[in-house]
Amino acid sequence: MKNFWDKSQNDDDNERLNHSGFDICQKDSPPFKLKPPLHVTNRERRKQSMKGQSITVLRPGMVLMKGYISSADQVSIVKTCRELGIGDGGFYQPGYSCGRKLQLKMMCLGKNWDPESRMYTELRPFDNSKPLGIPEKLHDMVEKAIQDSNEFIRENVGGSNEGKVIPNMSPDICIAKFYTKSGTLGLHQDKDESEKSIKKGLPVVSFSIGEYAEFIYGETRAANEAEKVILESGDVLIFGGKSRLIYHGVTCILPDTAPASLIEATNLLPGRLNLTFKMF
Ligand SMILES: O=C(O)CCC(=O)C(=O)O
Repeated sequence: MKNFWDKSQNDDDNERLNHSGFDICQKDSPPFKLKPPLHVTNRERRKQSMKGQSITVLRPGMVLMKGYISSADQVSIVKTCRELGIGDGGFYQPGYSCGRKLQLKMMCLGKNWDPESRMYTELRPFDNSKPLGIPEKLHDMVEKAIQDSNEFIRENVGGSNEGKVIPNMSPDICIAKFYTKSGTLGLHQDKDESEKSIKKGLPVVSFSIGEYAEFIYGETRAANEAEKVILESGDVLIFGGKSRLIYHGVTCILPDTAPASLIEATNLLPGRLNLTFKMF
């Protein structure tokens, strides 16, 4: 069946679509890969170990966990997403009903989210593929991140915890996005989940891997009034509770910022992988 969004128009896709889904990693590693000079490897290692983790509450219900995902876990997430993404139901280039294409590749796990109708469906409308399940390891990482952020809030944020802690959730949706270097995502709210889920403030949990992104968020769709944070490889951003319906978007990807060790271990293409987890 012809792809609804006619992949053939995307030159860069063509080369990568020998599989049914877009390959987020360089297909074949060069046979003789020159190792980076020792001082570069050492600098990278120092950066990784010095990076440490830090947690910041950006606003009630919105928590940024810097460096939360270990380098080893980042590697295994990229490998898992690559493997799932090249098969049926894998990465494709989505579009909106107006015909405009999103500046990224997408793959849904758990449930399919259709950007055209802005609805969740069991099958992907253009090829009837059934989304694969969310790997258990990712599921556990999401639950742990919520617990850790709540532990931080209880210990560090003064006053009553009411309205400050993030509601627990067990994700049944994972939307994986791969932004190439020109990738962006306009300011929007995540509000296609069930009324119950949104009312309870069940959080959106977002993992960033690869190149850094400029992420903006705010009360309204006005980009000039939005706050900005840089999401680096290994960061986790959570927004639930009072921040569940915050407007958010990605204004740009910062080139050449992915950790060299991640690229070396995975051959990830230049770009950024984002996994967004939610509960319907
Ligand atoms: O890539 C990101 O950090 C944001 C993703 C996002 O906003 C979404 O999936 O709705």
